[in-house]
Amino acid sequence: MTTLKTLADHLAAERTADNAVKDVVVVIAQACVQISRVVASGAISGSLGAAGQINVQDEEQKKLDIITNDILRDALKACPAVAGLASEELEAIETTGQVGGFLVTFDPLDGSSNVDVNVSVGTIFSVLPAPTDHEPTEADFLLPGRRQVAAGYVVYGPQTMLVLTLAKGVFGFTMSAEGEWLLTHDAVAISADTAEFAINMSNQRHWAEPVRRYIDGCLQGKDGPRGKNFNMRWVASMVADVHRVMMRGGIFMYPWDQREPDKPGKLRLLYEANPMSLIVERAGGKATTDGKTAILDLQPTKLHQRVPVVLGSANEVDQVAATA
Ligand code: P6P
Repeated sequence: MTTLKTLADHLAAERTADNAVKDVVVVIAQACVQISRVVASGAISGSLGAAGQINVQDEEQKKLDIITNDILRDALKACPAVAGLASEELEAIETTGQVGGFLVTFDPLDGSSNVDVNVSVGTIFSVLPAPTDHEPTEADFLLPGRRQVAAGYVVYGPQTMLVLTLAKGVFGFTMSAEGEWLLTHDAVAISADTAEFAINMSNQRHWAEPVRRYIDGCLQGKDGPRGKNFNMRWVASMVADVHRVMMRGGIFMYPWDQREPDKPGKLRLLYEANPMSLIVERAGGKATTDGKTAILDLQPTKLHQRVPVVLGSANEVDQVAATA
């Protein structure tokens, strides 16, 4: 049996990324091994269920939201290359006293509403350059997604997998029983075409007309304007839905809807849409707000800012734009 490369082997051979970025990625990857263990322990460790408090997203926090947030926060604060962090679960940024190095934004347990029913969840992270002449403030986190120096996610599913991009390319690592990250997916690439869409159909009556038109075209199947039948998937865990797109193509959508018209979308820009968009683009896909506007070009204005998301197979994202 061939010996698989480890994450350490891969990073050592990666010549185009800064060594300090690699140090941050290793710290996050090791924290996610710990997260994988506590998520997998479930009811045995008493970590399931609600924490009995509401977070800054105005969402009910799960116990595991807090446990996983603390694991990542503690690991990052102990890393000399990290100057500051921001989390979906924390209202404000936190600094480490370092100047220079990197900022990390993360969603420690994305899709946590699924964890009590044993459906895949994940961790999403983004690494940005820190200011070199002062301790970071919130404004220093508000960088367009193209400034990311690394991005990745870990999906806690039938396998625990880390999917990562540094300077170029997207690579998948599967966690071994011993907690080692082994390179199992070298140079992940998203197929340009697909017949599979992911959207929460229960919101259909609330969507804007172009989204309704696009999905209706898919639902009409081979006798409709698309001339082919489509399949639909919705895990309600962005990491799981995007991982499926990374592995077999597809389009993932969480568009604006009129339920809360002042909210541009449900997903958060800094620690969900931006890292996922960098990964998707580096794998040959497209990541937009509406089929046209690239998420990575957006200038963030708020730490917990939300955006609409249309990402995945490039030709299918173009179809959304063509339907608008
Ligand atoms: P809905 C999970 O709460 C999340 O932020 C994403 O992971 C997921 O794609 C989305 O919300 C699911 O939202 O409205 O379908 O429950």
